[in-house]
Amino acid sequence: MKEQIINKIKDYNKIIIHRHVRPDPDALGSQGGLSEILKATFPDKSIYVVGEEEPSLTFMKQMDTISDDVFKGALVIICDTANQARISDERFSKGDYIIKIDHHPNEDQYGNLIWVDTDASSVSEMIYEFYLYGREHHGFKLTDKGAELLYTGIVGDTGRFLFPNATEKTMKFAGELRNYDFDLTAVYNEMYKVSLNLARLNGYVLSHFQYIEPGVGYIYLTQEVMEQFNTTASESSLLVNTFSNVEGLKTWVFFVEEPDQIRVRLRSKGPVVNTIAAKYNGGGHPMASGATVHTIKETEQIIQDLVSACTDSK
Ligand SMILES: [Mn+2]
Repeated sequence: MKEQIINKIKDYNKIIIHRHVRPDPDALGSQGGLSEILKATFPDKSIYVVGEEEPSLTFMKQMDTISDDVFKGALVIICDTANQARISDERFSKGDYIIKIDHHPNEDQYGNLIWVDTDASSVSEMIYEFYLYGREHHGFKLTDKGAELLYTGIVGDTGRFLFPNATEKTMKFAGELRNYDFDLTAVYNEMYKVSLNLARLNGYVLSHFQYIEPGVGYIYLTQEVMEQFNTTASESSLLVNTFSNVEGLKTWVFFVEEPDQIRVRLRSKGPVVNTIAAKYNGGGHPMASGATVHTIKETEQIIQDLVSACTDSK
């Protein structure tokens, strides 16, 4: 698979790298890390990264602005994006050949070539593995900035190596990436800084979330509350794990109201929740998924679904 991807990379002079909408550190880390590797290894090729900017993560990587005609005859590589609807910059389909690289379940098998590894902690980890193969067989190079981006992506998707997806391989790769020259303290400071407003909203979430047996937590953040704390919907969603360590909690859900929809963030310590997300126009990992609904009634149904999932898992 890695060899096939490298052959395609060698075939094309223009390569455009995408990732999912509302990017997290792994989306930007895998996208930016791959672009650093390809730029350093193939200096004569034109390598672009596209998608909307995420203000809280611009320290990682700035996006390129390219016109539609650049996609003509280009190789498109899409990182960390399970389904086509979540690809940031829908012009991806104008590319000549499409490669999907992902670690989510391969339900939407888009693209001409697919590399999915659901055992990988992150796509950043996969990109580093890809780089190691490329280094051994094709003289691939990795820059300090590239190593910083991949490390940041791994840290993001493993919750600082806390989640069980951090395997021996993850740790080994992270250890190797640490040998590159980048400022780890600065990365952590950027990744985990919170605004004063968000810190205050965190206090609100802790004192207002609801807990119901047998182990379901939920909170509904209205636009009014977010206005009161002067936080945006995407910022507020960062608080999804705020009450995850409460005793007895098995699954929890964050409802974040937006002008035209309600964002649903589902998390779990056991019961599978991506099947529930799939019922409500969403998807994701078994223990962490997202969905979108439009009515309070649907949010109540989701809570009931979580209660059932907790009951079934007992
Ligand atoms: Mn990821």
